[in-house]
Amino acid sequence: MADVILALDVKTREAAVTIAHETAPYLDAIKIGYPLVLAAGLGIADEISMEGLPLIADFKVADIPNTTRLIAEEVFAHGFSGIICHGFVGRDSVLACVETAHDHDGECYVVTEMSHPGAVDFFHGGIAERIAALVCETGADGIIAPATRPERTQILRTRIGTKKILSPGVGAQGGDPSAIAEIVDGIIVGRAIYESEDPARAAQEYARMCSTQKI
Ligand code: OMP
Repeated sequence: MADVILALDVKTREAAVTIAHETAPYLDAIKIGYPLVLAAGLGIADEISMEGLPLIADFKVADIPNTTRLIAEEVFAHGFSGIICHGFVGRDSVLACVETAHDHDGECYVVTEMSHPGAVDFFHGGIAERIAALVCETGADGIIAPATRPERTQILRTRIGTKKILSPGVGAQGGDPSAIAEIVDGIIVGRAIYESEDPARAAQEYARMCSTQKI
């Protein structure tokens, strides 16, 4: 059974609050990032966290360790329970994000390979596998790996053991939940829920699909 995580990439506070409230009963977590935070301010996180679900900050942090730490501290001051950072920045930056997350009883997820077609330009050829090894070395809590390439996510699963895999690319990007739910801990779904005519029903349907798959 995989969790369903809503990528709440809407551009107004009103839409965010409404969709979060309608879909919350069928979700396991909500992820917000640049689109919503740049449009509505970081305070939107405090509002969304009132739904009582884990809230993941998707800023795909990719900076030097000190700036990474400053960003992560700001994130965890606003009700987030997890943060996503990039892995290609290297050990010291990833470690800064992991340590800051853990100092705040939060979790850090590291992007190993992205879900869009262009991701193969740089993440293939051993890079994603090296990032997966870094995840184990640094004590990060899990990885982001593509639902659009289940065979790649399966390989990354063998590199990280029981650490969590959160998998975006389901729905709008073409990923099929039935092909990925068995090997990941959570699917990340954005447009297929928040652009649906009935976001609550769409979220409920993804929850149903994921509950029938066994990890
Ligand atoms: P939809 O394509 O609308 O379902 O949204 C996917 C969400 O997952 C967006 O918030 C993306 O920024 C995010 N995402 C990816 O799509 N691919 C990745 O490789 C990594 C992420 C992510 O880190 O969440």
